[in-house]
Amino acid sequence: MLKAFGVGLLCTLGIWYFNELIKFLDINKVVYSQQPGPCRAVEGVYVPEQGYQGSEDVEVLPNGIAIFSSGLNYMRNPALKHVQGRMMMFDLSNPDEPAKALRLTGFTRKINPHGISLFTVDGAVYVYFIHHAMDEVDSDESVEKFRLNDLVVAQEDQFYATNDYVLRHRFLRTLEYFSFLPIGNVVYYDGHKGRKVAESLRRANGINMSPDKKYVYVAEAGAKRITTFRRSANGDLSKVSSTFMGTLVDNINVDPETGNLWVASHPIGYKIYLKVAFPVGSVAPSLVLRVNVSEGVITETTQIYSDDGRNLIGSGSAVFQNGKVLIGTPTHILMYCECLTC
Ligand SMILES: [Ca+2]
Ligand SMILES: [Ca+2]
Repeated sequence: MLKAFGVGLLCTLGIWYFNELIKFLDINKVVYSQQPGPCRAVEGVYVPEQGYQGSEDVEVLPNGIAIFSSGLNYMRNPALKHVQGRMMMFDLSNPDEPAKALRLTGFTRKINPHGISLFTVDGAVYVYFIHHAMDEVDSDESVEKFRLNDLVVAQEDQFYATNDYVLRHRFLRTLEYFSFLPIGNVVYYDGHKGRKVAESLRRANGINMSPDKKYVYVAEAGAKRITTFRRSANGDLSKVSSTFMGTLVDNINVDPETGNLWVASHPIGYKIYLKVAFPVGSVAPSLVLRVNVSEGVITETTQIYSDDGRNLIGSGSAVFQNGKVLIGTPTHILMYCECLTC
C-alpha cells in the first residue's frame, strides 16, 4: 500500500514537472516579427573590435535623456570578456547622436551593471544600479550572498530589489533555473537595514513601482507572470494579483503619465537559456508588451514589438516617451523605434 502510494506520488510529481518544463521551454512556439514604426540600432553600444556591449536596463528622465546599463556579465562568463561595464546615456530628443558613456567618479573598480533605477530629488538625478563584482570570490562574506537582478528606489536610499537566484554555485543555479521552485524573493532596504518583504517567487527579475507609489510590480520570469503588491507605510508588501503573461518577463518600466507598464520579455524559454549559457553566437527572440493596469490589476496587454532574433536578440527592457520606444538587450544592441501605433 505504502509502495503504491509512493509510486503514485512520484508519477504525479513527474507529470507536474514535465508539464512545467514543456510550458517553460516553448519548444513549439514561433515568433513573428512586428515593428511599431521605423526602428534602428543606437550607435555607441556596438564597439568596433570589441563587439556588442548590450543595454540591459533602460530608464528615461522627463527631459528625454535615457540612462542605461551596458556590458553586463551576469554569470561571469569568460565568453563575455570583451564587454566593458558602463553606465550610458542616450538623448531621445536627439536620436541621431550616439549613446555616450557616463563618467563615474568615486568608484574606481570596473563596474558590471545590471538593473537600474533613477531617482530625482530637488532637481538632482540619482542613478542606482545593481553591480556584480567580477573579482568577488563566492563565500559567506561575499556581497553576492544574494543574486540581485533589479531594483526600484522608493525614497532616497530606500529601495526594493529582486533576488532571482538563491543558490550560489554555478551548477546549482542551473538546477535552480530548471527546478521551477518558488524560492526567489524581494528585499527592501529602508535606509538602515534590509529585510525580505516578498517570498515564494519564481525567479524574480524586473521590479518597478506605480507613479503614486501604492503598488510594486514584479516580473516572475520563471513563472512567466507579473505579480502586483500593495505597499504599506513601513515598506511591507502584500500581494494583490498575479497574471500569466506566457513569456519570460524581464525588466518593467512604468509610464509616469498613464501608469501603464512597458514590459520586455523573452518569448522562447529554451532560446534565452541557451543565449545566457552561450552568449556568443546564439540567438534569442524579443517581445515587448504594453500592459494597462488599474489599482494593481492588469486590464489589457498589447504587443508593441516582436522579433525572431534576427534584428534584436533578447529584449530585456523597454521604455516609452513621446511616441518613441527604446528597447534594451543584455548582450546585443539598443534599439530605437518611432512608435506610430502607440
Ligand atoms: Ca529597473
Ligand atoms: Ca532583468
